[in-house]
Amino acid sequence: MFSDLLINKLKKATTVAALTGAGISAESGVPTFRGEQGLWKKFRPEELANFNAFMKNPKLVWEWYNFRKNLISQVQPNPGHHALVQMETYFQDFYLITQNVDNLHRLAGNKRIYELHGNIMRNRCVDCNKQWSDTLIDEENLPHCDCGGLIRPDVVWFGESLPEKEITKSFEVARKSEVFFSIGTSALVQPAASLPIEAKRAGAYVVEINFEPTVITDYVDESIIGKSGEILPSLIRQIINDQE
Ligand code: BJW
Ligand code: ZN
Repeated sequence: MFSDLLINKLKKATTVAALTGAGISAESGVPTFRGEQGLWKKFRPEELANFNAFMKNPKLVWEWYNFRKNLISQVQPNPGHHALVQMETYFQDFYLITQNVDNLHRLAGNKRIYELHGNIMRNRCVDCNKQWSDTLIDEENLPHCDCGGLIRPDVVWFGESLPEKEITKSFEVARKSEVFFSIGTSALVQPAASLPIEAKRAGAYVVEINFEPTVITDYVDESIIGKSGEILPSLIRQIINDQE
């Protein structure tokens, strides 16, 4: 399933990074955004994942987020998440960059994580940015901050900037990685989708793991088609076993 080149590179590598997307959580039961099983088959993204839509209809947007928070609170990390924890232990320098807001990488045990699109378990004020704890938001009685501003999920919507430290570090990591994985992402949403491109430009061996080909498949060095929850454990097993 894996090329000898990849296995040999991984055995020698000290700096390895992975960018993950919704596909890594699919086997935990969290729907992806696009595609056949995508969340947005049922909900139109333009209506929900942007600031103007929130200000126009906060109740609707909060209903969507409460639905997802409730779903996420009932699921567990899957073998794909766990394999990425093993990678963090195995490689001298391992960086996990995620577009996911579902907290499952943290729950699995990864420590060095860059969350590019925020975290669904956090909230903040639309006006003063004060962080608010994860109390359940009642859509019928929307909470406000001390300053009067509405409380919103602390995630990144279309047209909004990504957290500066996370995105800057992620590009630095992409440029210094020897091997860079793009896992379970359609690679359509910028600027995250540029990370594998930047990594390859800087000399990394770029590997895509996805259920189906994506817009970057022809560009990467190695494309592995299948479920991340099966491929990643098998890859880490092979590296560790060969070492013994
Ligand atoms: C499996 C599997 C299994 C399934 N195993 N695989 C440059 C060019 C063009 C446009 C832009 C640009 N720069 C900025 C933009 C605008 C916009 C953008 O990129 N638009 C494109 C869609 C065209 N970007 C932004 O607005 C970003 N902000 C920004 O750039 O600020 C500066 C700026 C602003 C305005 C103009 C210019 C500059 C912000 C993007 C924020 C994205 N936010 C969301 C919502 C987060 C909150 C929430 O979760 O509710 O983030 S959108 C949504 O998409 C979410 C995801 O993180 C993100 C990526 O989706 P992902 O993870 O790839 O999921 P899917 O569903 O697309 O794919 C799943 C994949 O898994 C599939 O490929 C499956 O095959 C696979 N899979 N099961 C392995 N078991
Ligand atoms: Zn406030």
